[in-house]
Order: sequence, then C-alpha cells, then structure tokens
Amino acid sequence: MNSKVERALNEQIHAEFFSFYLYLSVAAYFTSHHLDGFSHWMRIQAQEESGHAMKLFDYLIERGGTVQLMALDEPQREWDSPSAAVEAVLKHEQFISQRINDIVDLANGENDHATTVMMHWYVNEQVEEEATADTLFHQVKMVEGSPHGLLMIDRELAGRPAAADASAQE
Ligand code: OFO
Repeated sequence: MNSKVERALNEQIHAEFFSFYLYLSVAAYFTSHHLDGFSHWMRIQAQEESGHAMKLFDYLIERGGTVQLMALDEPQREWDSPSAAVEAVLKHEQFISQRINDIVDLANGENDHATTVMMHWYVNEQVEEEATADTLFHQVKMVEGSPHGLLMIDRELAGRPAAADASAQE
C-alpha cells in the first residue's frame, strides 16, 4: 500500500484512540461532579471512538498495510465548568474533521481510490459528531448557572443507547 497513506492512516488510528481517551477523561470529570447522564453519554462516545480506530485498523490490514500503534498523551482531566468540558469535545471533533479531510486529499492525490471511498464514511460521521457536540455545547451554555437546567440535560443524556460497532459498518 502507498506508504504516505499508510502513515496517515496509522496516525489517524492514534488520533481516534486519543479521542477514546479524551471522552473517557471527560466522562470521569462528569462522574466526579455527579452528572451521571453526561458521564454515561461520554463513555458511550468513547466506545464509538474505539470503533472508529478499529475500523481503520482492520482496513489497513485488509490492504496489506502494517499497523503501527503509537503512545497516547495524557488527556486533560479538569475543566472550569461543564460547558468548558463539552467545548473541549467540540473543538476536538473539529480538529478530527480537519484531519479526515486531509487524509481524503492525500488519498486523492495519491490515486488511492479505495482509501478515498473508505474515508467517506468518516467524512459523514464527522458531520454528525460535530453537529451533536455543537448542539450539546450550546444547550449546556444556555443553562449555565441553572442546576435545574443542567439536571434536565443530564437526565436526557442518560438515555443514550449503547454504541453501534463502527468497525462492522459499511
Ligand atoms: Fe472518531 O469521531 Fe469523534 O473524534
């Protein structure tokens, strides 16, 4: 497989596993602030991120590439407020979207059509991930200073169903 694309996909596996770590860290933050619905939602998102990494992992192997796992940085653990924690997630998703777009550009430039097509799944996924994080951020901002509003959102987030297995999705 094309070595530049192989490197970029390995870096993306690393970025998705860092997403997993970040969401887990945000989940732990919310647990320590007794917002268990937020924590539940972040834990499920962490599972989704692990699925995103594994989908790339499987694809690399299928194409005859070599998987190279890299060390993960320690994620941030504390935020000034619930909205700051959700904003960190939103900013991270915007960063991931940029990375995905860069991989699509690279695959196009290298005429790696299979990777371009596979990465379209991630392009679509990022539209959803950014929109969800953006809505949550604005809702949390709206109720800032109102424990009642925050608890209402918390109750809603507690209902998030388990993550679908991204690595099994076409
Ligand atoms: Fe993998 O989508 Fe979020 O980071």
